Amino acid sequence: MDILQDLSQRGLIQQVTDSEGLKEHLEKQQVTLYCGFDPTADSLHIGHLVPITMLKRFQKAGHRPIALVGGGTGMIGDPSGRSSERSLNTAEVVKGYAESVKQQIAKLLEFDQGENPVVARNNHDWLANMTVIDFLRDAGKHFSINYMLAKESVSARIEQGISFTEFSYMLLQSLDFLKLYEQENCTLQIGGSDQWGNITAGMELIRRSRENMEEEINVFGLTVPLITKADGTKFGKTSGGAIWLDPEKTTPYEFYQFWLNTDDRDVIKFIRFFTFLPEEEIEELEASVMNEPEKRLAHKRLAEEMTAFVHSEKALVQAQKISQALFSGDLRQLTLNEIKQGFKDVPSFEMKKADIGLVDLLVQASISPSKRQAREDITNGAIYINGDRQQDVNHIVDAADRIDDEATIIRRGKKKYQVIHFHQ
Ligand code: 629
Repeated sequence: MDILQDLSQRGLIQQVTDSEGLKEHLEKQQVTLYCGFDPTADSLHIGHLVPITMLKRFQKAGHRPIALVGGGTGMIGDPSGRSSERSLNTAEVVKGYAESVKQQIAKLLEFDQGENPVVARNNHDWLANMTVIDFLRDAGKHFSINYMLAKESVSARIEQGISFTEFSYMLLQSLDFLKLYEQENCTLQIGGSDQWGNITAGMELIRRSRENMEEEINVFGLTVPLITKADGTKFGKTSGGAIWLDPEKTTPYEFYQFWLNTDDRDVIKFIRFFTFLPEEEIEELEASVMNEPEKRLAHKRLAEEMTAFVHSEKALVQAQKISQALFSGDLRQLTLNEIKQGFKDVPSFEMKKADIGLVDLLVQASISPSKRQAREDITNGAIYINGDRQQDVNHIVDAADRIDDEATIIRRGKKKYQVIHFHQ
């Protein structure tokens, strides 16, 4: 099966500039293609995973992907898909973000390995030192204001207002496509559907600036759909904020749980979008969602594939272990690091490391409102230490109850957890 067929079966094609032409182009030769990522934060988030896996899909099909980090464009700010002006980051901040983003993509796409490696480029290399005169002559002259105003990214902002800076953004992205076309014979740019205007502007610049050269210009653009959810809420956001790819910002356990909690109506669609599983397997999982939904095989498979891909096999095993421990209530098998991941959103209380009576601890940490209530909670069997019920009102919480000598997990009732951190 050819790559375009695979993509369309997965629902990954929103728009293509010339789908017959592109099909032929991809069949004829190894094609160099690119997708850009602007360093607007110190980490990518799951919204970036579709284009990243797209690059990988093309690579697997024998083509040559370029991941472009927008060290230059990140200094300007893309108005596409945004209803208001961005605030500018300093050069130093953008540089730091660009470095982090590059590292993340490098890890996911295994830069420069294998036969047709994914290569990395940074548009700061050619945009930063371009003179304003060259910019206005070599890019600006090829675009009419009318054409630029007609772009969705600009027209959608006319009422609210748009700076000349953001208005000019499409010219910079167009210069990138031209640059990569000239230097690396890059003939295809991909991106999310919000990038359609920038991608087609780049194709226009390539055609216009090479008008007098007797060459046949074969360049293409392809976009993937924005991800929507059955319940209408925004994909990739939880009450805790965005789902980041950086394990320091979103732990592998949280990441695993995010995918595990996918709506039943979305799970098969997401498997097609995000994973590399073949169609036959996806159809089996689809049947399983229909016939034995309680097994949650598709959800588990999605969570496994994504956690292993973004983090590692090891991080996946750990996420599963934490999930299992929290589910069964048996917390003793967890390490301190695992507790930190699993209980990140659980209220915590700090106290000095010393043996302490359970009644006092419950009151000091505000788990029980009074000593009398604390004793009652204990005798009633409502208090658990690290998952084990403790019914002795004279119990002393000591080293044996401190995991890695640092933390104790107290549960009151069915679900109310509190982590006690002991410090020196
Ligand atoms: C220079 C910069 C280029 C080509 C592209 C770019 C970045 C582009 C952009 N992309 C989004 C981003 O950086 O802003 N102007 O966050 C983001 N992209 C991935 C997908 C996207 C898009 O990185 O294209 O649609 C999200 O799924 O919003 O020469």
